[in-house]
Amino acid sequence: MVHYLNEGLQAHPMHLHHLPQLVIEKDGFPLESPYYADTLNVAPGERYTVLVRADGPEDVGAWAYHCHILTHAENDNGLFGMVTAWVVQ
Ligand SMILES: [Cu+2]
Repeated sequence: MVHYLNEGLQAHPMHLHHLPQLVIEKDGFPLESPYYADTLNVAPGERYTVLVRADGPEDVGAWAYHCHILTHAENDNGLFGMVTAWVVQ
């Protein structure tokens, strides 16, 4: 489970490679119709809760997890800022 909370002034479209995000709550309220998102845009002031399932052998690996606004995750020196990885063992 991941809880997003954007306290900043810029939107961040959050992308997790390989593993889809099931969006189940927005701003603290359960969604009537949860949906899968390849990339979830989290605007200033928004909160989301997502579930990520990684339980198959095909899910094992290191998956990039980053903001899809390139300047939030990469500069001339390489990756920085809003980028990390999920490691599924
Ligand atoms: Cu961003």
